[in-house]
Amino acid sequence: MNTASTLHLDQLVSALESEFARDARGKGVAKLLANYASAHEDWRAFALAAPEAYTRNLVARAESFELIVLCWQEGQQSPVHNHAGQQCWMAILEGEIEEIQFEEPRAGHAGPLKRTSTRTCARGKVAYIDDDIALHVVRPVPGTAGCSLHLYSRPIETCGIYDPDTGVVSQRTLRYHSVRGVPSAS
Ligand code: CSS
Ligand code: FE2
Repeated sequence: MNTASTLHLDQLVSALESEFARDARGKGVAKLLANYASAHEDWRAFALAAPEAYTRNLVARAESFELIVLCWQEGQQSPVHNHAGQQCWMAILEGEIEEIQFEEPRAGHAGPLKRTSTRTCARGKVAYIDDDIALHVVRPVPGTAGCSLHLYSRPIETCGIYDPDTGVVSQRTLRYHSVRGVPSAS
């Protein structure tokens, strides 16, 4: 158990609880994330990385949202995925994170996914996505590592992952690598 202070991160969680209680989900939420990500480092208490794959480290979970620190080592990336009908904000904590967007394939359409855009975000930037916008891949800029803070509303337990060559979708259960700094049983 990491005993480092997480005061600023806990203040962010309280502010998010207030925002979601008002159902004010938009610019206010993005601003809270941007302010936190550009100014604070106490997320490091929860940033447990692993050599096998990117990690999802839970900071806080409520009925209306979950807040997770994701650690991306060099060469790690997400599959092409959707967000199960939920909203996703991604604030960059460290490094430069690349997002590659793809079009959702039409029902019955087989073939390679269409790539629509790529953007790179640095510390303090907040990206937003939901299923009406696109599918995406997230990864650190090739040759680098990074960390990002993800806010989902509501929490996402399973999401669709897509084969980029065929567009075939399957369901993936999402798990936490750690919860409040405590590694999950594997
Ligand atoms: N949705 C992915 C990360 S990219 S937004 C996940 O939660 O694992
Ligand atoms: Fe995502």
